[in-house]
Amino acid sequence: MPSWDLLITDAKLATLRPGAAAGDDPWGTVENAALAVADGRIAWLGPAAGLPSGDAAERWSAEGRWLTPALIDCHTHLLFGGDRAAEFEQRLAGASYAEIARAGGGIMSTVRATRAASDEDLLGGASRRLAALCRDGVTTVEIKSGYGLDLDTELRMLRLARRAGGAAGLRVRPTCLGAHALPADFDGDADAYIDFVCDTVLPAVAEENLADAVDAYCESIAFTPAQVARVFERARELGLPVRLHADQLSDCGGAALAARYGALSADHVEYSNDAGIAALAQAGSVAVLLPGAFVMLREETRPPVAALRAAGVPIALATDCNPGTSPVVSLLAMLPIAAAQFRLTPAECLAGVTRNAARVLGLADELGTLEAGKRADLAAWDVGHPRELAYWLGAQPLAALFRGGRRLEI
Ligand code: DI6
Ligand code: FE
Repeated sequence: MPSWDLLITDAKLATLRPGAAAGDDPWGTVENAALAVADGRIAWLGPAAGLPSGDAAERWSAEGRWLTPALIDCHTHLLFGGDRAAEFEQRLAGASYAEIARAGGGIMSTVRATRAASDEDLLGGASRRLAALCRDGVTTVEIKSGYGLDLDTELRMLRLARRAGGAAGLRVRPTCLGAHALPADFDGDADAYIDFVCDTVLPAVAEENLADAVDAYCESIAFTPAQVARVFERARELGLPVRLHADQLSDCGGAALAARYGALSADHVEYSNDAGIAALAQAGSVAVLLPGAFVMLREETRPPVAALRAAGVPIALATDCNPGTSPVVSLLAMLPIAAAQFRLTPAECLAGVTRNAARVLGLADELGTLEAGKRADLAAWDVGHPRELAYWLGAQPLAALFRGGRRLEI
């Protein structure tokens, strides 16, 4: 007879299992369901009528609620010093993001604030933002470096990202974004800075095992495709998977570049062209859409959702939480915005913060769907149907949250 740590009864499941996407029911619905957890993983799930008899150390009735995989925020920069609310005001008054960046503001102003901040300040801010995400049903968060841009601060950010996750009880996946902006210390010599990232930062990150992936910002105001390619070559030598901030403000060929290096994801992709989209499909890369940055920058060019869908590129959604372009600390809020602005279906929205987000973080075997063998990271919701998660804005519908079968305080 099986022995379980937790048995959840009287639930409705939206499993989001992969086959469901192609079938008539994109949610992977199981009504009148039970779900058993052993050793932090889903040991059994299905219609309660088929539940084998077993011992459960603990039982929890979902009282008819919907259970989904816990949410995953697969693109954030949520560890940083200061804020840029005054820059937002300047942009509203007519200054452009690029103008502010060229005048020494933008990413560089956050770099200065981050270098100057104490560990306690950085952890305090990150912890508040992680707690807000947790109240949205998030148990896994990616956090990028990229506001250090010197060796010490880049490494410090990555170490603190893991610590902030530990303190919040969340799983954090740190990403090294050394190639985020050109710091003033390099006197306009972007190639010399890329040498420094490749020869000094990435090897140190790999040596201390501080990051699970390497990201870069490919844009006219950041780095060229040739510079990014050098970073990706080095990442490949060090055995680190890559991702790319691609084609956010212009078509830089970012999607094709990401695909050429088998990137886990190409992120933003507003301006990606058809060849780039076909290359992403071929490479199996995920397109991560970031509605927060789109809205807060008052962008008008939408990501090519219909083309991504037609090509079979999986789509994820994330907050892009950062002080410059996306001061967003709610992952749930991204769902109705992506539905209304990008015309994602509600089921695509939920898959975008569960199944496809897990894939972006290289965790598809562990997280992102409700399936036997996966980690028991579960969210229970006070909604009549999970489509409501892509409908209400600011409703706080989370009823309970489990990480590895353990209930988290929310
Ligand atoms: N992600 C980024 O890294 C940049 N834009 C984006 O969507 C800039 C972040 C920043 O301005 O601090
Ligand atoms: Fe970003």
